[in-house]
Amino acid sequence: RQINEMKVIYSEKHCLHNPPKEFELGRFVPYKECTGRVDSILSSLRARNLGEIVAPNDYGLGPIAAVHSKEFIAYLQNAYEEWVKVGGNPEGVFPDVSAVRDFANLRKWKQNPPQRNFPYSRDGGPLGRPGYYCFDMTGVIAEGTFQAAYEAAQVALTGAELLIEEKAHGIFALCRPPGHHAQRDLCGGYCFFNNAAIAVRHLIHVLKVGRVAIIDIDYHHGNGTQEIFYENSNPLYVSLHGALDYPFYWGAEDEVGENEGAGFNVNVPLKMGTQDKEYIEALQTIIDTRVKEYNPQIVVVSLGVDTYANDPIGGFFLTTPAYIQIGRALSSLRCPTLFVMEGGYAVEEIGDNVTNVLQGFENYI
Ligand code: OKS
Ligand code: ZN
Repeated sequence: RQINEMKVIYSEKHCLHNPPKEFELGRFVPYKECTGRVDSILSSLRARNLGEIVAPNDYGLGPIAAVHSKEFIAYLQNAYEEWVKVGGNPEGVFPDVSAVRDFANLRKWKQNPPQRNFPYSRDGGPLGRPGYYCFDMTGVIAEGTFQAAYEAAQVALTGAELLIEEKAHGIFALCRPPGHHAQRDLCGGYCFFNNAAIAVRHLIHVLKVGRVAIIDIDYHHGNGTQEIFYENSNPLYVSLHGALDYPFYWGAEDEVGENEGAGFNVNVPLKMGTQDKEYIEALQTIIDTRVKEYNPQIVVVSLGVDTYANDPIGGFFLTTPAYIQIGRALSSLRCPTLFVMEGGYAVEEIGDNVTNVLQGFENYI
């Protein structure tokens, strides 16, 4: 084919989010979720003529506020300015404290927050908020972070709209920053707004899609997406991820959903060192069983390629050709699919790995 039909939604505003550093193993190191990741992806997409690259529409804050709390959105909007005002490092917001939320019991905690000791505000005020709304040291809020995160959500929303409007079989939302770790009122893991969850909620509640399945193939468990939909039977959330790795407190097999959502959260932890064959078999198996049984009308793929062998943080050993097979496995559902970009930090190879998934999908659909 000269040019494939898969549209790519992209905005250069991702560049507004560019913190110089993150804190890892007690040291400041260069920020791995960097702008160069997107350059690598764009250059592979262009080299292979995957499809037209289009700018996002603006759906406003409404669809974001349908997933995230208004206090959290206000925090992300004001955090940087507030931080600099209290004397914080202008390179970005890093919490001095961590609000001790018991993640294992977080769902109950949220429904019934303990009486707290702060007489002035529930989140601890300007110096307490960073620890209250962020769970790690990679969710660094720098000067343009809010605008970039807002735009990434619009990229995902535009992908959802076009998928339905144009009856497309596949759309790629090139989101940056990524989203799957972001919960209703918690950022972290390079994520601020949960782009995939925002698109999925829009698909279900605005575009009236009956059943959506999310397949999260990023190396890390998508704790944000899991938590947002934990009590819902629509969408189905399925995640394949490195067992006992980051984000540590989520991703076990016994997290199956609650109430109406019981049975609609499916975690498939795979051992560190997993290679092509075992990975593709595990993916095809879960597609052929849980996803096919659910019979989705739309599939949303949280597309991370940090499962790659040379990824600096992932613990699997997938090769570049394996991503074509992953795309092929996803195409076997014969279902319109929105791909939403998540992680992947081997900057050189991330472009080819992502494009392989999309091309594998396109070639077999
Ligand atoms: C600790 C490692 C931080 C990992 C963040 C994971 C981001 C990601 N320094 N999520 O899918 O790729
Ligand atoms: Zn990841």
